Amino acid sequence: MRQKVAIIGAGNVGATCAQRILERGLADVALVDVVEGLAQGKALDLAEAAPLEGHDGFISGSTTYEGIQGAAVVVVTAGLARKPGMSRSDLLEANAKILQSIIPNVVRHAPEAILLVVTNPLDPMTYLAWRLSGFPTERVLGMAGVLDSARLRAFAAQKLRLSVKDIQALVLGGHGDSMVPLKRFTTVSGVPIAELLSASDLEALIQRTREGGAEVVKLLKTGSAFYAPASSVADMVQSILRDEKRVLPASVCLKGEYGLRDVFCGVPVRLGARGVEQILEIPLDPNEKAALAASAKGVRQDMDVVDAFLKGADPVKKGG
Ligand code: A3D
Repeated sequence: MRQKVAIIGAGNVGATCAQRILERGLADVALVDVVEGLAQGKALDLAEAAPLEGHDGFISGSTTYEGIQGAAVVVVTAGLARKPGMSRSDLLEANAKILQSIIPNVVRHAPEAILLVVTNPLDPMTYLAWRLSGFPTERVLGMAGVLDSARLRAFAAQKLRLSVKDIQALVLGGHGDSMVPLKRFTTVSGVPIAELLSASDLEALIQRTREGGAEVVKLLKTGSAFYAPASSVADMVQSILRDEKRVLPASVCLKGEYGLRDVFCGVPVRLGARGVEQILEIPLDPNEKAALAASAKGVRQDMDVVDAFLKGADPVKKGG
């Protein structure tokens, strides 16, 4: 039987995710957006591209949730995108309200689904989705590390004039300025990248990765990145639907791993049909461990704002 992926939010990221998923032949897609006609229009356009792209995927578009029934994965991309000068945390309150209107509908119509959150600020929104859904932690995760790692791989390939295919990278931590790109685990066909680049060149790549999202926002002026984010989602969805058990970084609930507890943070996980099947605890050196702890501390503060929001308080004033 064909599998189904629901995508909530038919904006730049959501519609491009739909396109990637259909054109990779991964699943049928149900697109939902609050704006009348938007999901329907994009679904129609994508369906009309199917004969040319050579896939038989079915795509629906709606403002309501009935069509998501039976979805194996629900990707949440609904929400405001960052505007120039706006931090991810500025988005928190507005997008928390949006998730509050979405997640109960997802639970009602796709109670067995794996929830993949893309809406920013990523780690606190993944936590909020977990709280609102009541799903087990194995079925709630956020996309960020795959994108951040892809950016580092792309920049490294450009710098070294080598194929992106041969470059591996691992970026952990919260999705934000405190993300933790791991130099030791960035390799070119198994060779540590530090053997091939000077320390200053490597540092410049890491810094560019940290600011990767902002660099695109600054150029686009309206809206934020969506091609690479959608490809990142497609890789994660593929690993789940095809039970590939790939090791990919994702924002998940830590329960003591890396010395962190009850915080959603980016770490490498084994991603398969059951969702987050294992959290891989790789040995970090003291500097890397400290950077991950600092990043998680920032996420924890945003999670406190989410907690205040859930209590019905004014999250921004209470959270600072
Ligand atoms: P955009 O193109 O504005 O699309 C967002 C869509 O969400 C719009 O079509 C809205 O109509 C829709 N929407 C708003 N409220 C609701 C609702 N209640 N129910 C259903 N749909 C709704 O933005 P985008 O696609 O560029 O970005 C979407 C989100 O993803 C933003 O929060 C971005 O910051 C985030 N994002 C995260 C990453 C990460 O790496 C984590 C990367 C790129 C974008």
